[in-house]
Amino acid sequence: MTRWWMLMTAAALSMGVSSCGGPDRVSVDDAWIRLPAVPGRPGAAYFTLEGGRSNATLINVSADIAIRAEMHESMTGPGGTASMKPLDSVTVPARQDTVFAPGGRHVMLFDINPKAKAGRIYKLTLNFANGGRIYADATVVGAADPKPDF
Ligand SMILES: [Cu+2]
Repeated sequence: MTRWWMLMTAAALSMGVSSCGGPDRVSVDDAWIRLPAVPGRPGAAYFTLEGGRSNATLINVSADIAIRAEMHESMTGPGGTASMKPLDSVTVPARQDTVFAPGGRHVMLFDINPKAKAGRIYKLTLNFANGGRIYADATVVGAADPKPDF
């Protein structure tokens, strides 16, 4: 039953992803959010941007599940220590995928709605330097859950 419901969620998500134009514009696929293991800690949002006809610059992401969202990049230092730094902007090259995924670029979500639960869908808003804006429906998973099946 749960499995069936998740599949339906994934199907609804892939239909619900919206872009603000035709295939010449950037579009967003496979958006999802992982809740923190400890309530009150930050969560993260991930997605794939499909480049449009020309390069684009993502300058800001907001999420209605969280009060504050920041673009970050995770990296592993020489000693194997993990760290991350904020990104002011992310270039989305034309006709290429730009991926936000665990271990790499992500959107850090601060002050997450305490009522948020796995299986729900929340909106992400992506703002671009040219004034373009894209909305994406992101599926929420629990802290220990894998990426949803898209
Ligand atoms: Cu981060």
